[in-house]
Amino acid sequence: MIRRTITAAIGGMLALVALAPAAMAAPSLQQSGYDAGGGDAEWPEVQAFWLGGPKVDGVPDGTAEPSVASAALAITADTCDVVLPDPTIDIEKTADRTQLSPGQMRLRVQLDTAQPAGDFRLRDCIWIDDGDGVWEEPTETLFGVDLEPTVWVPDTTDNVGSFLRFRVNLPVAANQDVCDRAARSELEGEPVTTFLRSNTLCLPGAPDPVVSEAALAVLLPLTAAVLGGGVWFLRRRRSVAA
Ligand SMILES: [Ca+2]
Ligand SMILES: [Ca+2]
Ligand SMILES: [Ca+2]
Repeated sequence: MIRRTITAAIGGMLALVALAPAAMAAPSLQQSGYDAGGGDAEWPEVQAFWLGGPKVDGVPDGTAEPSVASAALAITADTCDVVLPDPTIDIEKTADRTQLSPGQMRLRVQLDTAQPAGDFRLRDCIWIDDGDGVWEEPTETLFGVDLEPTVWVPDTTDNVGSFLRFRVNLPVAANQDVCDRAARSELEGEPVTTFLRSNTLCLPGAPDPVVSEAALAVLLPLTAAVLGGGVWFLRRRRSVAA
């Protein structure tokens, strides 16, 4: 109930902007398409909450009592329980990630389904992953989004089903891997609709910068020395054995 009330305003904004892409060209997750398509307006920002694992600064606690007068406390305890396990059901998730600053990453997410357009509840769970594509408590930070209504618009690019787009900013460093999985379901109090669950989409972080040439110039003679030492050691062993 609380979730429904406080997310109505956010959902209203989503409804307005989410209607726009329906008539546009093929969705693109490239930066050029993003700019050409109107930038942020095509990807309404949603608020994510900390749900589990190591806490990070800059994200509200989604497990706090939702009595605080915060428009964002939309998370419920079961937000990720039904999203993270079990098979995919008719949502294809695509996304791209951009490092906005050393500590801020933006994800732009598109969810495509063969199911019809309409207003639905969206749950999205994002975690900082160790590379295996599975959220592991308590070592991996988990963020959640839980919103309704979100407006899924008809997909005029292939005339099959509907899609939803949004973006979310999270305190994730460039070298950290993130994984993301979403679900769509009926609005609270509405008749039950087909429950949909996306694939798990993992976006690896960029490896740390390679060693500079200047550093290599220092390291190479050292490497040669180590190798040379090894050869000397082997020769010595052989001559001892002989
Ligand atoms: Ca692991
Ligand atoms: Ca993991
Ligand atoms: Ca489609």
